[in-house]
Amino acid sequence: MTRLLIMGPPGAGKGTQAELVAKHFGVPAISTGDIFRANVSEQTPLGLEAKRYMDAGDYVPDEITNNMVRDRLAEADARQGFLLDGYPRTLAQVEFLDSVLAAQQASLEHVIELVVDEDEIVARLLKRAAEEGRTDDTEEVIRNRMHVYQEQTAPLTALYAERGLLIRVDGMGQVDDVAIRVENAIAAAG
Ligand code: B4P
Repeated sequence: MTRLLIMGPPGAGKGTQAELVAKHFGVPAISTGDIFRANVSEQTPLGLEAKRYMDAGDYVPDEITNNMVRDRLAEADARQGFLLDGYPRTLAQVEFLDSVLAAQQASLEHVIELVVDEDEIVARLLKRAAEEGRTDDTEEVIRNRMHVYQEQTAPLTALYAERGLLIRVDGMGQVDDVAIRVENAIAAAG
């Protein structure tokens, strides 16, 4: 059963690659960012709460995020495997995911880390800002998102490396080329 995580700084291509790689393995791509954005646009109580944090480039509190992921992972399609995009992002989320999977007697297979230069990240996010106008893609908020990532999320890759799960993949270049790199790296890791 395929249970994967995809990690990387904002703008590394997580959401982009998650869709392609999840399709390749026939599992649902579950993006916490997308679920939050859907709730924001539907103006649900969860969305109204999450928006305050997202607009500033801060993480939504763990308790809210964890409960949302637990509910999504309990759905039938995710029981057959999944690719989680943008979760976990904090140590508390790692521990929570461990407990959810342990309760299902399930375990992660691989953790993909997309590696992209900082200049390229900023260029991609500013391009998206111009094209899509996402409220968290202003230069000031992008800078805060990158800072929060370095502080809270980057250290988690070492933890997954210690567990023997981490696969680092070059995220530079064309989208399709990166997807092939990810799929080949997963195949090589067995
Ligand atoms: P996310 O939605 O995860 O936002 P992101 O880090 O920017 O990644 P995204 O998937 O959108 O962008 P990608 O790198 O694919 O999170 C948004 C916010 O939600 C967070 O700041 C936080 O507030 C909240 N949140 C989400 N998860 C949370 C959690 N677990 N805990 C707490 N809070 C949470 O792509 C970026 C751009 O690059 C795109 O425009 C894409 O088209 C482009 N691109 C991708 N690949 C490219 C390539 N190879 N070449 C050129 N451009 C490329």
